[in-house]
Amino acid sequence: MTLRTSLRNIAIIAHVDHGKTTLVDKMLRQTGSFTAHEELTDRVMDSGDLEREKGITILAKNTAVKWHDLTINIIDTPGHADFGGEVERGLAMVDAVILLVDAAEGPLPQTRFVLRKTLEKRLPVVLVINKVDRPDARIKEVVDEVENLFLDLDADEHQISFPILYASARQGWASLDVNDTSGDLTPLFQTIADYVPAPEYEEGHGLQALVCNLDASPYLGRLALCRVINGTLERGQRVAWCRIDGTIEHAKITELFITEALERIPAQSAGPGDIVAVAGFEDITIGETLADPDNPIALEPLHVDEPSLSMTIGINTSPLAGTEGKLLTARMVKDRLDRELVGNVALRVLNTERPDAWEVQGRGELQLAVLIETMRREGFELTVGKPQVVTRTVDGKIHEPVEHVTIDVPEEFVGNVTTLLATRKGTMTDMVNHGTGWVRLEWRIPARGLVGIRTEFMTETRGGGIMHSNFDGYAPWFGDIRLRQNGVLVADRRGDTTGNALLDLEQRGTLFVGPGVEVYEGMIVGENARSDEMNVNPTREKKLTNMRASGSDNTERIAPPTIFSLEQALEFIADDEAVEVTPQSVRLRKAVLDVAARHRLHKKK
Ligand SMILES: Nc1nc2c(ncn2[C@@H]2O[C@H](COP(=O)(O)OP(=O)(O)OP(=O)(O)O)[C@@H](O)[C@H]2O)c(=O)[nH]1
Ligand SMILES: [Mg+2]
Repeated sequence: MTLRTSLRNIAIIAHVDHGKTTLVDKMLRQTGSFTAHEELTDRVMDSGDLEREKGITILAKNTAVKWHDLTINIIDTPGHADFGGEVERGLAMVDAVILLVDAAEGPLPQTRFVLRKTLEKRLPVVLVINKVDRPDARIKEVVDEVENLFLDLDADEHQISFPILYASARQGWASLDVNDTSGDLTPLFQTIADYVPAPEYEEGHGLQALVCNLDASPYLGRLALCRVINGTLERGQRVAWCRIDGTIEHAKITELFITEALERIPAQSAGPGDIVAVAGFEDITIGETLADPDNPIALEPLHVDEPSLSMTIGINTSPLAGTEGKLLTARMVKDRLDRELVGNVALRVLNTERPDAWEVQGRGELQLAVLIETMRREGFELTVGKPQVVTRTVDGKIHEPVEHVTIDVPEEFVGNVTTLLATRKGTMTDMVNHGTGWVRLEWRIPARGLVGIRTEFMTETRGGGIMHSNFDGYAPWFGDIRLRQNGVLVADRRGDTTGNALLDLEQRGTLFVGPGVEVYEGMIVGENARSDEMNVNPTREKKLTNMRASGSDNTERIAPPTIFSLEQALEFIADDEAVEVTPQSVRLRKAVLDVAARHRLHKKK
């Protein structure tokens, strides 16, 4: 094997918010990779609109910096569990990882997931204990916890002898000595140079490049992001294109780009270890190989974990359909979903018995919510059903996905949290008292039991608890779980809400609409304080008694309505309900809108 000594390829992996993107930012800055304009933005790698709004990374992205004679390709990966598929693809492009662990939080569920994937691929690890500037940092303990995690995941001896750096990504320094906080990121770059293996290749071997990710350009169409394993890729070259289904086509590389800092720069050729973007392959997908036309040998396709959550996405079928969006037809929705599939191997789209709705399967609520949010911003109107777990039949028995949950709470809330999770069929597997007033609990719970739990968890811990979950395999069906205790208030006709009507309804529960809002029959306008469902008229003009018939419509006396975000709405709805999503609105509705039809359905049950 020969080495490409001038190159290093690394991925930065961690639990959500442990500081990956901040670290990449500082690596770019300290290598002078920024233009003046980029200097001004924090965390430039989080370039998507939704990424900036939510403050999280959604798509893995690559960048490259020059440090002395080295080119270092860096893949910034998302830390949220729902985007684990992105991490798995990122790992296919690199020769080592930087594992970041928050010095106060320690390893959390996604740390475990990404480390497991790394160890399976036998990639070396550089451990960076980040945020050591935090006043609540517990550096030594966290290092121990990470070492235990390696042992727990059956790392071999070679894997467990990793270098450790202590860092504050935010302040822009890393150090091999826990007491030396004076420098910059030089020790990190030096460790990468010394410890991360240079890409290996076989001299004289024909071309092999693995497609690990996709992107699109308005001018060039689809771009395939590949890691070259052997041989060279050249602009204008004809290559064999080994497809996922085993067939081989031939096509020309019309454009070839390498990455420098945040830019894609046109290049003539690329060699082993390079991470490049190529155009010229109209429907190329992830896991395919570009190979030597005379001797095409496909590389092992990428494997990613199966989806565990699904929801139906269909056209908007409410009476208000077409009033706010411009992309409305079944054909448009289906085309859009198909396009999403190409770039997202962790997603699946299945037909349903309806011609205008599809079952979309993914890794979690946030992943699916991000897809829906992206679509509504493009102008789509949609009806989205309750998230459901994807079950499997094993030996004739139904199995469902189980999650591993880690919870940090102040001691006094342990009782509340235990009750909450136990009623949702969770089992506690571990409890550690840090002696700081905080307790860490580990639970195993069916994924179903976590749907909509976040709001209740916040209430039970008065906003002081932290909860993270992560897929932990399949187990036999846990039986019924009652998720929502309360029923809903449902509008029984179409019209505009009035202050008088709402003032009355307030007595019944919590309202989701204010006055002067257009509603329709079957739309959910509030949560009932009781457990049953109630049809109400929120559009009534006058109070029936003459008590408050003063002419004013009492608008100012009504409490402000509870307005759900898309994710909250998806968490809230029950199985026979849906969310109507348009570019401007998120409305909750019954799946069956007609009062009489719904009544007949209830009777049948
Ligand atoms: N105190 C402190 N805060 C930090 C440090 N590094 C990052 N942060 C903060 O941690 C938060 C999350 O940082 P990000 O860089 O977005 O984390 P991430 O790992 O990229 O998050 P995801 O991509 O969503 O998984 C931000 O508010 C950062 O300012 C650090 O060294 N010290
Ligand atoms: Mg990030």
